[in-house]
Amino acid sequence: MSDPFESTKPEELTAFIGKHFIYTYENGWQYEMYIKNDRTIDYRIHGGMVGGRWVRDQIAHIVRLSPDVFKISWDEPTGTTVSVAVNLASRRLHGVIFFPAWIAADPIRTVCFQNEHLDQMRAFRDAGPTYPKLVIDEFADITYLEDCAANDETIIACAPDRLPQGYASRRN
Ligand code: FER
Repeated sequence: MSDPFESTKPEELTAFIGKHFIYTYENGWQYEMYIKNDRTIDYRIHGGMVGGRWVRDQIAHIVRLSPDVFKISWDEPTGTTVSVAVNLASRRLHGVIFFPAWIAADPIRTVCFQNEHLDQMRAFRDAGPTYPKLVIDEFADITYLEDCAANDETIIACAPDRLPQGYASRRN
């Protein structure tokens, strides 16, 4: 049996790298994520408080908690921090999102292709206000799940427009 206190070995992440999935939180917010490699995610937000926002090449901390459970955590240039635990076996996940107060007050300021506005996002973050943070703690159903290659730039390559018919609800 593996030592539960040791860190994730690179080979333990192999099965997770390349995963591309769409999920809907119980509050109705819909997200799409691609695990580009062991340190990087791309994502799109299809619906919810910051629907329309999309991001490529976000650095993240990715670990394996058990053979089917992975956790992805990161700190956005906006100051939003996120941690998502994904259970591939049950196609469920749990996300915690910590939004700075300035985003809760005016979420639309973060709705963009962030990669083209990184300096602006950091300026908003530094101007604040940061507190009190808005903490969103939600479970989600994974409605679409597929395996892709690592480092594929075509998976998350355009704005979160309407999904193809049936795409979000398809189950593999
Ligand atoms: C998620 C929950 C929140 C997620 C991203 C966010 C990609 C938020 C990001 C942001 O608003 O900066 O599951 O997955």
